[in-house]
Amino acid sequence: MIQCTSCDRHYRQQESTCPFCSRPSTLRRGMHAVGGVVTTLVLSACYGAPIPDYKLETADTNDTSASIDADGDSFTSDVDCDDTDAAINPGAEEICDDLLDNDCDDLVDAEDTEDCQ
Ligand SMILES: [Ca+2]
Ligand SMILES: [Ca+2]
Ligand SMILES: [Ca+2]
Ligand SMILES: [Ca+2]
Repeated sequence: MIQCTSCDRHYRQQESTCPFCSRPSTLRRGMHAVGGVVTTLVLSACYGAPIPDYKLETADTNDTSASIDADGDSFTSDVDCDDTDAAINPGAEEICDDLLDNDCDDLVDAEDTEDCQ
């Protein structure tokens, strides 16, 4: 038996409201309040955490899309020093009189003493 906080009469614990004054039982209301807090925590756990994870996944996708081979010379843009010219890539031969770094070693023409004497 529980005591109604409104009319001070006793009634069975199974009743959700006082049968004498229809006031919701304190026990049920207390449990409902706790349930509300738990629901809020679960919701924040479910909908709070995955948002940063989703942003991380998006960032990873952007990193992957940056490594594309735009000029089709089989060298992706992260290693291809000119991804708009298929003749220029780390596997190309240095051409000694075109003012370009053809083999992507940061040495242009005569500076590239390995290939241009
Ligand atoms: Ca390329
Ligand atoms: Ca290239
Ligand atoms: Ca060159
Ligand atoms: Ca070079």
